[in-house]
Amino acid sequence: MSDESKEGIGQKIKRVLKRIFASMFSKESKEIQSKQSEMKPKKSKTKVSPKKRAKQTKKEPMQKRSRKIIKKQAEVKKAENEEKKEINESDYKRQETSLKRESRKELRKAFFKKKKEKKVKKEKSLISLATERAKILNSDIDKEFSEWELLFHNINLASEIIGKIKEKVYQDLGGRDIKIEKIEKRINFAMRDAISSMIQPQSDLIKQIKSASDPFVILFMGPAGSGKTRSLVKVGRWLQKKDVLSILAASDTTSSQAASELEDYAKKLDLPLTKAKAGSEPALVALEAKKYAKEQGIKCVLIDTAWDGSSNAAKEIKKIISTVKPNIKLFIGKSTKDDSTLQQAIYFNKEFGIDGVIISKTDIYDEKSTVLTLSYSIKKPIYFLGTGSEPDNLIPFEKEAILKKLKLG
Ligand SMILES: Nc1nc2c(ncn2[C@@H]2O[C@H](COP(=O)(O)OP(=O)(O)O)[C@@H](O)[C@H]2O)c(=O)[nH]1
Ligand SMILES: [Mg+2]
Repeated sequence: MSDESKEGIGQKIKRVLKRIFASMFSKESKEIQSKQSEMKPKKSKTKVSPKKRAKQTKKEPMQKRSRKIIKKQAEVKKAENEEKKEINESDYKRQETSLKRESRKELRKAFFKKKKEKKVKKEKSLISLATERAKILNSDIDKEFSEWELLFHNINLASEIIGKIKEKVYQDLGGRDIKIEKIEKRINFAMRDAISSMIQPQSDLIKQIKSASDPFVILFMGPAGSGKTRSLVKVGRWLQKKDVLSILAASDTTSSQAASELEDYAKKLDLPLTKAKAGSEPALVALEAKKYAKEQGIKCVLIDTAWDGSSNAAKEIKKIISTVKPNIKLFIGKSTKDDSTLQQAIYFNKEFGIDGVIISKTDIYDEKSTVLTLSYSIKKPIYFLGTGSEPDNLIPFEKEAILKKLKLG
């Protein structure tokens, strides 16, 4: 009989039961283990040391532990989601701004492209305008001229003179082939030419006086109150400033008052003077002054005259002229808006012959019209403009200044 057979049946049963129990227990522990591994978070950021975990496993019952693990897992997931969301938001923002930047860039590019195109177009059209030529028609001139016409009417320039200026511009430019862009300029030039050629050039007085072998004689004539006596004093002062000495001849002998007025100025300016009693012959006073000037080496003689419109006054002036033979006979006319100065100038020119003009009182009324009217009508040079009552209120006439005043300078 074997040992096994020797074993009692009771012991055999005991052994089999033991084996069954043992296998049962090991199955249960495997199930627990697999459950635990299921509950364990897959990727947890918080690392728990194995020691701590063992402690926790020991201390806490299994259900409580698995709940904690689930909670932890949820927290980790939530944190992960938050992180993702944040990343997504900043990504989106970054993308959005870069898109905006891009679109702004595009817009800017398009804007400047358009602008450049426009500029080129404009330049092209200007170039084509500049190179195109056209015949100037009288109607083109009329259009440009209307601006001046208004100005001329405003200064009371006679329509006859306005017509003459326009006619000259027609003659100069009408029907001429001119670059379109230059039409306006050319009409302006023609206008300037027309007016400029109307104004007579004056001679260089100082040069003439200094180069004359005999005393240079200047006669002052014109209507009563036009400023003859005052202009004479002003010219004496002007010559004095140019180092040219002059003698004043008080040939207005119609009243003692006229002579004493001149005497006062002569004293004031320290200039020599020749005067006679009231009623004396004006030509004799002028002759005496000229003689005295020759003796004393005085370069210039300035002769005053009287005027009341009478035939006697005209006779006296003629006598002076024939006696002393003035180098220059100056007509003194005040600046006016009517044609009174022109009418007087025409008369004096016809009667005595005018060599030059002084327009007085330009400080009271603008001289543009009087300058153009006298220049056009009597065709005599203008030497000075009176700008006030004082001896220094005199300026040499300049054509350029008038052209500038007429916006043609
Ligand atoms: N405001 C101004 N008054 C002037 C001018 N010239 C002369 N007068 C004045 O005009 C008046 C007549 O001048 P006057 O020389 O005696 O004229 P005459 O009669 O021609 O000799 C005087 O009161 C002067 O003061 C001027 O240029 N401007
Ligand atoms: Mg006088």
